[in-house]
Amino acid sequence: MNMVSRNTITTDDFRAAILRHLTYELGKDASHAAVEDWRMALSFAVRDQIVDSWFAATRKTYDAGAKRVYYLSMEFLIGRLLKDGIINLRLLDQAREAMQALGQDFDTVLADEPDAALGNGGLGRLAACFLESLSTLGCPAYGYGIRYEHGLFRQSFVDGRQMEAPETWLLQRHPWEFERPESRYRIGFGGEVSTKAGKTIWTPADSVDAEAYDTPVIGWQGRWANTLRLWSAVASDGPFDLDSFNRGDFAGAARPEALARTISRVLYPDDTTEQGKELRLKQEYFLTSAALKDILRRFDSEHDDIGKLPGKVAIQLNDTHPAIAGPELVRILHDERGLPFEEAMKMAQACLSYTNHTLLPEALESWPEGLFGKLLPRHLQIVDRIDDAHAKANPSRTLSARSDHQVKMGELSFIMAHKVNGVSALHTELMKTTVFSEFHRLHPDRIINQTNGVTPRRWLLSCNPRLSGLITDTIGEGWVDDLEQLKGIEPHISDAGWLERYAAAKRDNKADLANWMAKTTGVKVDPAMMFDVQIKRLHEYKRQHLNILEAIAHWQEIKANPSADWTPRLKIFAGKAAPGYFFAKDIIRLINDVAKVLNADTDTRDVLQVAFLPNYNVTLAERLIPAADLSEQISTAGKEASGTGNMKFALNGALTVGTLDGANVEIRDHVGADNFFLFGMTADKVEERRLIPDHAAQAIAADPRLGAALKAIRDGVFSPDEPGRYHNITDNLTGPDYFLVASDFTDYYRAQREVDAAFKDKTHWMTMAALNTARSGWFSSDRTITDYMSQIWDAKSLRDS
Ligand code: GPW
Repeated sequence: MNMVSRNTITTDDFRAAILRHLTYELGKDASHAAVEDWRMALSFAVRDQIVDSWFAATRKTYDAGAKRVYYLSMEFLIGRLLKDGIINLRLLDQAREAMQALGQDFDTVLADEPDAALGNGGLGRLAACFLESLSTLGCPAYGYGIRYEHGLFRQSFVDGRQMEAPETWLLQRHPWEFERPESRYRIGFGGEVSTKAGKTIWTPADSVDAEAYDTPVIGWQGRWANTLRLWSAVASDGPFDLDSFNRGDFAGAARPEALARTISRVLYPDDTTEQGKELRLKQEYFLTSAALKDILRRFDSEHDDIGKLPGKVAIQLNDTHPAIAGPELVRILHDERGLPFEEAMKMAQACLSYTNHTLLPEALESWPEGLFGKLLPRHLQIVDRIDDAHAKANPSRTLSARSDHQVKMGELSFIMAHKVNGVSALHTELMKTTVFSEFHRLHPDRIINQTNGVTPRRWLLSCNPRLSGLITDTIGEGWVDDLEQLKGIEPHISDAGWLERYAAAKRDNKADLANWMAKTTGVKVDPAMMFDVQIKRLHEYKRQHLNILEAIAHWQEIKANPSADWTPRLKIFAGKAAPGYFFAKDIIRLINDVAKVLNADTDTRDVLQVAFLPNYNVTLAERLIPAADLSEQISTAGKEASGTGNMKFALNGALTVGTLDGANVEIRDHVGADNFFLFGMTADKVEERRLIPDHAAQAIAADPRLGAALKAIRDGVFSPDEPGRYHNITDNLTGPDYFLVASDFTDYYRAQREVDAAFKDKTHWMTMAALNTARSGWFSSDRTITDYMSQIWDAKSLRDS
C-alpha cells in the first residue's frame, strides 16, 4: 500500500530460516511447536540478519582506530526487541508472510515477547532511545548496564490498591543476547589500603565477577549495529564451595554464589528518589568498574600510549548513578598505571561527561562516608584528593564533593566531567541558578543543554503504522531518519481529503485500543470519546492527583446539569508507584476508587469515564500513545527535568495540556502556542507562591469547585466503606501542598474546558493534531545524539565510510 522499502531477502528464504532455527536450534517439530517456540525461531532468524552488520560495524571501528562512545547507565528500558529488529531491518512484510505461511498469527507471536523492563521510567527509556539513535547514526558506541534478573516489578490492583510481584523476563530464554564467558572481570569490595615503595595498593576483602552479555542494537535499515553490554554478577571462586559440599553442607556450598548473584538480582524500583542502600552502591560500583576495565582492555588492545585515551574514549554518565567512574578511573590511571595524580585526574575529566536529570533534592545521590569508605576505602581517599586538587586549582571557592560526612555524587560528577548537561532548556537554566550555581560561576563553559529526544523508529514508524503509512505516502520515507522532513506534511493539512485520512488513522487506533481494553480489562468504552491520557511514574510532582481532582470537579458539574452538551471524555491513567512511596500508592487507589464511582454513574458515564490500566510498560505506551487525543503533562513548573512522553504524544498527534515545565516549553515553541493548551504557574511564580504560608487555603477559598471536590474525597464519596481513607491526601492538599495542586487547579480546570470546546470542532482539532505531528521533528533522538557527538564527545559517524 505505501512505499516503505524492503529488505532484499525473500519471504521463502526467510521462512526457511525460521524453520531451520525451529528444528535445529530449538529442537522442535513444527507440528508440536508452541507460540514461544515460534517466537524464538523468528527471533533467531531476525538476529541472523543483524549479526552481519554488527560484525561489519565492529570491523570498521577497529580499522579506523575510531573513538568510541560509552554510555554508562543503571537503566536501559528497552522493552520488546523483536518488532524493533524487524522494523529496522525492513523485514515486516517477509516476517508477516512467512509466519502466515507457517500457519502462525504474526501479532500473537510478537505479543508473546516479555518486556525487558531494565529501567524505571524516563531515564532508562532515554538510554534505550539513545542507543538506537547511536546505531542509526553509525556512531561507534557501547551501552553498559546491569543484566538484572528481575526488572521493574509487575503491577496489579486488588481493590484498587497496587500489588507488586517480581518480574521474570528471563524465565524463558532471551534470544537477543550472547553470553560472553571470556569477558569476565573481578570486582573488589572492602578491604585495606596500604603503601609499598611509594605505591598505593588496595587489597579488597571480597569480590564478585562480572560476566558480560551482549545484545546487538540495530539501527535504521540495518546499516550499523552497536552493542549493549550488560553485566551479570557471579561468584569469583566458582559456582559452589566444594569443601562445604563434601562436608554435606549443601546450602553452605551454594551460599557464595547466591550472595554474589544478589548484586545483579533486582532493579531498584525507585524513580527520582534515592534510597542510599549499601546494595545499590555495590551495584553502581559493579557496573562502573566492570565497564571501565572493559573499556581499558579494548583500548590497550589497540593503543600503547595511555595519553591517547581521551582521543579514543568518551564516557557518558547517565545521571550520578555511575559517578564512581571518576575516582575509579583516577585509581586505575594513578595507582595501577603510575600516572601522577593530577595528570590522572585531568585525563579522567577529558574522558568523562555527566548528564543531570533532576533538580529534586530527594534524588541527588549522596553516601554516608562510613558506608562509602567501608565498601570502597581507596575511592574515599581519592575523592578527598580530587576535592583537594579542585580546591587548590580554584582557591577562592569552597566547593566540595565532601560535606557533612557525606560523599556528594552530583558535586563529584561536576568536578570530574568536562561537560555537564541538562535535558531541556529550562532545566539547564535552572541547573545554572540552583544546584550548580556556584560551580557554574567557577566553570561557566561546563554546563550545556541537550534537550532530550525519542527515536522515531519505535515511537512512530513501529507503534503507529497507520499514521506512518500516511506520512510515507505523502512525503516518502526519508522522515524515518530525518524527522524534520515531517514539516513536509504541513501543506497537506488544509486538504480536507488528506486531513480525513489523518483523522481516520487516529480513529482506527482508538478503536483498536477500545477493543483491546474490552478484551483485557472488561472496560467498555466508546472510541468517539476524547481519549485523555496520563501515563508516567506516579509522583507528587507529576500531579496525577491534580488530574483526578479535575475529574471529580467536572463530574460534580455534569451531575448538576446532566443534559447539557458535554464533551465525552475517557481519562486513562497508567503508571507504577515505588513500593515504599505510600502517598503515590494512595493516589493510585484514589483514582481507582473514583473510577469505580464515575463509571457506575448512569447520569454521567456517557460523558465521563476513568480507567487506570495496570502494569504500565513500554509495550503499553506503544499501544496508548497512537490512540491518544490529549496528553497530560501537568507537573509543577520547575520539577520535570524534561519529559519524553510529552514528545511521543505530540509526534503521534495528541494535543498537550501542560505547564511551562521541562521540554513542554520547547514543544510549545515548536508546535505553536495555538496548538497547545497551556495552564499554570511558571517556575518563578511557583517559588513566589510557596512563600505564601496558606497558599492552598487561599486557592480553595477562591474556587468553590475545588473545595467541593476535596470535600467529596474527605467525606468518603469514593470510599464509603472507609471515609477516612484519603485524609492523607486531603490533609496534604489543604495544608502544605508543596506541589501546588490547589494553586494550579483553577487554571487547569479552565484549560480543560477549553480542551472540551476545541474537541467539538473536529476539523480544527485534527488540524491542530496534524500540526503537532508536522512540527515535532526536532524531538528526534537523532538530533539529540548528533549534538552530543559534536558538543560533548567529539565522536564521528562511521556509517558511510
Ligand atoms: F533522578 N528521571 C528518571 F534524575 O526517569 F536520576 N529517573 C531518575 O531517576 C531521574 C530522572 C533522576 C527522568 C526525569 O524525571 C525526566 O524529566 C526526564 O525526561 C528523564 O529522566 C530523561 O532525561
